[in-house]
Amino acid sequence: MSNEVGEDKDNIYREAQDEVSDFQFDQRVVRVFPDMIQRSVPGYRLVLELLALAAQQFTQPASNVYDLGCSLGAATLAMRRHIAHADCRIIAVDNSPDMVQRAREQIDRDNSIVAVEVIAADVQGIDISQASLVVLNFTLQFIPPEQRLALLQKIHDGMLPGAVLLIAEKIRFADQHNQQLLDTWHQDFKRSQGYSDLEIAQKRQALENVMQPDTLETHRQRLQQVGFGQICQWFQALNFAAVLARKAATHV
Ligand code: GEK
Repeated sequence: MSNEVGEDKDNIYREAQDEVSDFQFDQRVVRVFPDMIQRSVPGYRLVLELLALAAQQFTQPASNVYDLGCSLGAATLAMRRHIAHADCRIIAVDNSPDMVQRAREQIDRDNSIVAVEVIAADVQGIDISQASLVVLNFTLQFIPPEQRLALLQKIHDGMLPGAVLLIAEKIRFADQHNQQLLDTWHQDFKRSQGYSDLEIAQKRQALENVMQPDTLETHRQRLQQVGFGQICQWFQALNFAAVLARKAATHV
């Protein structure tokens, strides 16, 4: 079955596997990615719609907008169509060559005016400069936890006064009852989207070492530590949430 942009339905974990290896953003995942993320992340489409509005509101003239961990460019495209300043530039970055190749194809088919550069690189190695908006849409969770602070510091330091960072993530909960409640609810969500118990269990195993969610409190503390002023949670659906962090408009 194909979805609207012609990709396949995600059946990567449908058959029992003798050994489930760590999840990778390879060609097999690229083919099914739009279907996979929509059926796995409650509210994914809404988050994209809200990112588009954020792009409309927060981008500054002649500035850079970063989409870090861009996958196939869904957030880039959503933002590109809503940025009011033709002299802005979107820099979309992903370290999966297969993702980047497909992202470039998708973006080439879009004729919006704002320039987009798609870079195949680790987000930890790129320069951030003149940024009015930076998006980490379900990406920070894949960065080793001990390296997240340094990445956020680099982002903060490359942002213009008043610029905004938007982070959407799977989150975990310090309270074990809440953790269990929302984890179970999320599994129900995946079942309701057509995934079998076997698919859910094997995907979970594949992600175990690769994706490590933080609590919202950890996110908040880290964002404060690197210097962000305003921090505001703007979305939550089960165990997925998003926060905005704004750099102070002026320095004292
Ligand atoms: C969307 N934002 O559709 N450097 C660069 N890219 C990375 C790194 C890294 N260190 N680690 C992981 N990635 C997208 C969805 S998916 C989320 C983002 C998910 C990339 C990885 O290759 C993948 O494409 C993306 O981050 C995460 O709005 O699959 O749950």
